[in-house]
Formats: sequence, C-alpha cells, structure tokens
Amino acid sequence: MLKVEHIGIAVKDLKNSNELFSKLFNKQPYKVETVASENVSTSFFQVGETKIELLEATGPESAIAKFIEKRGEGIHHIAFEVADIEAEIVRLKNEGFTVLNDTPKNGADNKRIVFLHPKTTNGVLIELCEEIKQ
Ligand code: CMX
Repeated sequence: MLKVEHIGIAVKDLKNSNELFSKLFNKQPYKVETVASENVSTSFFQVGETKIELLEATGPESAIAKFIEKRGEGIHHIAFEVADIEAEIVRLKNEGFTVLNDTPKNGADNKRIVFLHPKTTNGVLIELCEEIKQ
C-alpha cells in the first residue's frame, strides 16, 4: 500500500455539500463525476496532498443510500492507493479479509477499485485503488 488516496464522505445532496465543502476548503471541486456502475454521483476536492470525495446516491439501491439510511451522513470509506491491485487482492484474501469483488471494477477519478467488507476491518470500509494507466 502506498498512501491514503482519498477519504469518501456520504452526503444527501451533492450540490449543497459541494457549496458547503467549497466554503470549508476555500476552493471548488476539481471534478464532478457520476459512476453509473456504483450508483453514485461524486465530487473531488484536492486539499494539499489529500483528496476528499463526496458521494451522493443516484438511487435507493446505492450503497450510499443504504449507508445514510442506517447511519446518516458522514465518513463512508478510506481509500488506499496500491501499486498492484491484483496482488493486493490475493495477499489480503490470504490474510483472511473479505474482498467484496474478485476482480477490480472501474471507479471514479480514473481508478480500478475493490472494497474490503467493513465487518473484517474493524467497522471501516476500506477501498483499494490503482490508477488506470492511459
Ligand atoms: N462503513 C462501515 N460499515 C458499513 C458501511 C461503511 N461504509 N456500509 C455498511 N456498513 C455496515 C452496516 O452498517 C452493517 O452493519 P450492522 O450489521 O452492524 O448494522 C453492515 O455493514 C451491513 O453489511 P451487509 O449486510 O453485508 O450489507 P450492506 O448492504 O449494508 O452493504 C457493503 C455493505 C460494505 C457490503 C456495501 O456498502 C458495499 O458493497 N460497498 C462497496 C461499494 C461502495 O461502497 N460503493 C460506493 C462508493 C463507490 C466509489 O467510491 O466510487
């Protein structure tokens, strides 16, 4: 694992939260992107070396909709950048973690991603991501 790539925050209304976080950070998001496969609309803020992702559900089946219904808005996941996502999937499975998908999916901001079930990581949803090389 290389570094924390971003922190994901579940929000009810992306437009309102973009305004709120723009005031907080004193800058606009550098990207707003809908990821149909994940049923989310996202925005990304660069704060120094740290990226913050805001996530709004695009429908009731979205993981974000379920999360907000159960727990309310707040920190949803921590994403770690990895050098070789396939190798990390194998390593973490061998260590006993539950990896939610066997093969990486395409996620927001030009990344291949997988998640680890929070029940196997002390209640924290962990994402692994690897930059898609063009
Ligand atoms: N962080 C911590 N715990 C979480 C969680 C989260 N983000 N989301 C769900 N949970 C908890 C629930 O509160 C519940 O706990 P309790 O049993 O104590 O109530 C438990 O996990 C439920 O687990 P589940 O029954 O297996 O299933 P859910 O339908 O709630 O799904 C999860 C949970 C993590 C498997 C699902 O949200 C998932 O697959 N997430 C990965 C995909 C995702 O989050 N996509 C959106 C982001 C995409 C992006 O970043 O671009």
